[in-house]
Amino acid sequence: MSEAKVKFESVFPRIVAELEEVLVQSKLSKEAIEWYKKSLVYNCVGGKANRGISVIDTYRILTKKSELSDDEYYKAALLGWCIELLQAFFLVSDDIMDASKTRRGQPCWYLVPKVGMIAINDAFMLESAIYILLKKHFKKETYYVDLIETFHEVTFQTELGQLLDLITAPEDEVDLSKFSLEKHSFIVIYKTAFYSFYLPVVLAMYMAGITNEADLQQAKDVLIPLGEYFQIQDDYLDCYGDPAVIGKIGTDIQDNKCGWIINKALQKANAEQRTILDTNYGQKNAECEATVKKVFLELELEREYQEYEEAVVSDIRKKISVVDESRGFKKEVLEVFLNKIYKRSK
Ligand code: GPP
Ligand code: MG
Ligand code: MG
Ligand code: MG
Repeated sequence: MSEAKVKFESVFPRIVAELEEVLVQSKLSKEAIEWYKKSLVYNCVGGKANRGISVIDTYRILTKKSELSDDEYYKAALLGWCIELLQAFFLVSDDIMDASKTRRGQPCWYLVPKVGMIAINDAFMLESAIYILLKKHFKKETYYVDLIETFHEVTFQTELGQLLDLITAPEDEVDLSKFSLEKHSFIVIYKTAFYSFYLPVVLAMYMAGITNEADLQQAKDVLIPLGEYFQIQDDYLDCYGDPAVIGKIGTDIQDNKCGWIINKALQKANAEQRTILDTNYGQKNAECEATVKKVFLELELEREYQEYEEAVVSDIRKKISVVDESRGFKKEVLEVFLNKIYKRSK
């Protein structure tokens, strides 16, 4: 594990203790307190924590401080953990909606014995923790309302993306003619790019006091395409990734998802392959899934993906190269992000 991740994870027990204290003050039973703590640990720890750590990395770059004081580190890490809580809220819910089996190498929370649909309330409580922590640590800051508004806006954008993702993938009515790369792009920007890429940077920008509209826009102009690329990687790994490495078993083919791979396949398929895709995609059945994967193989979609990756990365590098650093925003913030995800396998 990287040193940055060890340090980031080392503050989590303090966050859990702060949230526990709120329940103690409200006189909740020991059983309820233990339940909440278990949900926090199970659902927030064990991932890559890239989003959370990025707040700290970005803050360091923007303030040009290689060493942060303990207080400053804790505040930046707290914002990072707020994104991890938001992500936990999304993932617990998303796994129910996608009927997924595993997450981060363990059963999805709703599949843990005795949890079941209590997971829905647990998801809400993971989200609520964000605002408890923000109030406790940032209420006196001039940018407190900006933080809250940003979390609310980004949450809504992600929910819109999730809505599009779900209604484009009805369970009982597979119609591949409804899919397109344009629709896909819209879905993934909303369901992933805002919260995973724009949010960590904008939080660090508020904390560092670099909040000129033009700079927020510059950040967005690169981070949204970067987030789109990240979700296309996620779509690719859903089909071609190693479950032991990505920590989850792909569900997109059986779930009838409007993912990048199927959209590319639809562009390239001949009439015969198209018929096979029409009858086998979106069926809750492992044989149909295997048949779809066979067509994907024939269409050489792995090569297609590698070509996409080279093209999009070169485009993003160009966008970074023209960033104006005169008001304090830094290209390095964006370069670090790109390097973290370039050619990722998990
Ligand atoms: C990723 O989709 C998107 C999310 C996790 C956002 C969910 C948003 C909600 C409002 C619940 P995905 O289903 O491809 O992710 P994964 O492959 O990790 O299941
Ligand atoms: Mg999903
Ligand atoms: Mg999912
Ligand atoms: Mg996915």
